Amino acid sequence: MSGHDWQVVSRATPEQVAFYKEHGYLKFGRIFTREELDALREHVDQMIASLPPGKRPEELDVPHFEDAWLFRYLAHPRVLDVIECFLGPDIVLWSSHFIAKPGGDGKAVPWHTDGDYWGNRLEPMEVITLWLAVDESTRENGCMRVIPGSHRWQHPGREAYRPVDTTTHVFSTELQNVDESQAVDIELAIGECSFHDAWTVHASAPNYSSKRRCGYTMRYMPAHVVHNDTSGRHRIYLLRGKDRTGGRNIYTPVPEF
Ligand SMILES: O=C(O)CCC(=O)C(=O)O
Repeated sequence: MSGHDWQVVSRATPEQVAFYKEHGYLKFGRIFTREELDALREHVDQMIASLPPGKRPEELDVPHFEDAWLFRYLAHPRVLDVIECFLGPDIVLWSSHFIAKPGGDGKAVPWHTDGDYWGNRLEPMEVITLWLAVDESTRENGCMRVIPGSHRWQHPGREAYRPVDTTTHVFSTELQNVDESQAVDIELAIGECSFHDAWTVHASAPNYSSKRRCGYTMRYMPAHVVHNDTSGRHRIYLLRGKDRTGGRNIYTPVPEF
């Protein structure tokens, strides 16, 4: 691809925001330059190469707790400018996770809503996930699939889930009775991204192709969302604006990056 085809945006249009609110997801363009994306992919390649035996590349959850370099991406001004279009000016980093499905035996992601998985840890459950295609993401290598409009359904709740085999699935429970004929495949070129709401029903297929499929989930919430976490194990970071919980949230200082 020539550099001319690689357009970078730092705003979502009102039409894009309206689409996201209506459908619970949005296929978006590129926020990072080609050089920035290449540097991220090299970094991920190294992270995967250094994984201890038995740890799978789908399991790189909260890597930013140990790796401040990732804040170059998580707290990038262009990212925050785009996120601000959806959430407003007070932005908290909730979490991040690389889900890298190796070619050949990459695990499936079971149908779920993030809100059901996170339960009462956040109140209200208002999170937007920026899903960044570190690799090309297609039907063949297990791109994300969403059920449009499902964020407006009555929230399923944990009783609607059944256990699944974690040797073939990234998470351990699956939402039952999803009508897959309604699913939209979110195919993305390298560097493109999509957004989804915490209540959008989504999943992805296993990767039986020869090409890796790595996505970086970068998750943000407005600063009025209360983090009910007394364990202190999960850290959140106020990236822009002011706390709006009346001091109930404890924010970890953003590390130097
Ligand atoms: O990467 C995937 O296939 C699924 C990602 C996901 O479940 C999420 O971002 O909440």
